[in-house]
Amino acid sequence: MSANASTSSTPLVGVIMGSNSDWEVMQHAVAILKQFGVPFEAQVISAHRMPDQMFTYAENARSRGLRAIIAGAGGAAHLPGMVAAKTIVPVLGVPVPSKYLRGEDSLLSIVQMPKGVPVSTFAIGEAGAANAALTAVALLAATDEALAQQLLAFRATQTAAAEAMTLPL
Ligand code: RP5
Repeated sequence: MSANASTSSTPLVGVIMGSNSDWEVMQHAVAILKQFGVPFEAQVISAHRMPDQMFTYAENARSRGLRAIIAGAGGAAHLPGMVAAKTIVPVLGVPVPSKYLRGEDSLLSIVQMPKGVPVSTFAIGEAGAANAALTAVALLAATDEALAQQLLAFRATQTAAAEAMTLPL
């Protein structure tokens, strides 16, 4: 693990991103993991600037106990796909908005994986980061009933909020 890694107990979810400039988006994944009390780690791993570290991270992910990897990147966003190429731990890809193409480049780079090596790809930006984390929670909830109950309560809260919505008629 790098010196920049942020860890809470033994991590079950790894959150990685290509740059600290991705944090503004990726912090929304971390916020969800914290909300559900899921042990996680978060760090910068750049596909094109740290390729050796990227492969090492992916190769060791399963033996280290990671159950999901949330990978966010922008532009020519190779990180999720290349990590997925080196591990069978599920990779949840988050397209980070880019400066010139608003993240459409990130989205297409991540979502268009050739058949055989999947990356579960989420919406561009904040919603994608949060939903990737909620999916990681759902994966863990399959074998953790307490977490499943937390997730059901989270959904119920959203239902109640939608039911309470009024319109300015
Ligand atoms: C990607 O390039 C990163 O994921 C980031 O979205 C983008 C820009 O990186 P910086 O130039 O801000 O470090 O690798």
